[in-house]
Amino acid sequence: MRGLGLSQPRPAVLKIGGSVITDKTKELGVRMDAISRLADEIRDANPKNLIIVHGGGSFGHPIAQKHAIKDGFKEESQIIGFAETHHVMTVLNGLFMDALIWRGLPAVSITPSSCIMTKNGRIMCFEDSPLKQLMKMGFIPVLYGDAVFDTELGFTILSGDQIASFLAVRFNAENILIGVDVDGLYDADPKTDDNAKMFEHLTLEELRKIQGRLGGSNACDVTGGMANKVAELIPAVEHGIPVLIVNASKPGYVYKALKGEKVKGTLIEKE
Ligand code: IP8
Repeated sequence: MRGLGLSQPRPAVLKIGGSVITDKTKELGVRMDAISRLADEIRDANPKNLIIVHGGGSFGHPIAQKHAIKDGFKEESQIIGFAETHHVMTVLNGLFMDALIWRGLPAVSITPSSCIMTKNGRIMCFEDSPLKQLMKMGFIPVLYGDAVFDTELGFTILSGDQIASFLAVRFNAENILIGVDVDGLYDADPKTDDNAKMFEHLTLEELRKIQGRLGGSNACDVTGGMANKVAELIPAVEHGIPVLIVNASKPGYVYKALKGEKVKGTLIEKE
């Protein structure tokens, strides 16, 4: 192992929202075109040290909601629901992994439910030795929002956003790129309000002021939409890690963001 990882750049964390890679109007509706295009963009950008996290979209959320997995274990009938939720996330992850690996990207999947325990929904312990080794050796770790075990609740749902923010802080990331299906953070829901105004830049203080006005999710989303996304990202911003929210449904945006090129979106910085 000598010689590996001596000049590792700080990693970038890329979170791809479930609404980008799945069709939230159909249970288990996958957007293979978006997955393939994003894999092309990641390959072409050729980032040096990248951690990828993806969300659940129409795979994890409807099943998690049906069995109330986020609220924790209350009755025996939820056990199969936990297994199903975790399983469909591995299926979505497999599709994403296929697209990355067959393009020659050395992506390796890390299963959150096997290495993370939460306490009341918050990450309490994360066995990160394999992840560290992977990064040192130049692999691209890929994680995802998952059904996980919880010391108080028995089990719960851990969002990809919490994972992305946690990893960014733990590995002192250069930045976090959040790929969603809108152009950035708005003062109202841009999908239903034509007058919604997008923020191009926000400081932590400004973000805290508008936090209460950010909407939840209108599609089935057990982890709480944009407001929750922002709340999860705050610890990373507090840590001095800039967060860029871009439209990953639009071709080229993720590529440009990974290359550090100017791209439309919302940049959130500590000051
Ligand atoms: O889509 C939640 O992850 P998210 C994943 O990042 C599940 O909130 C299993 C619902």
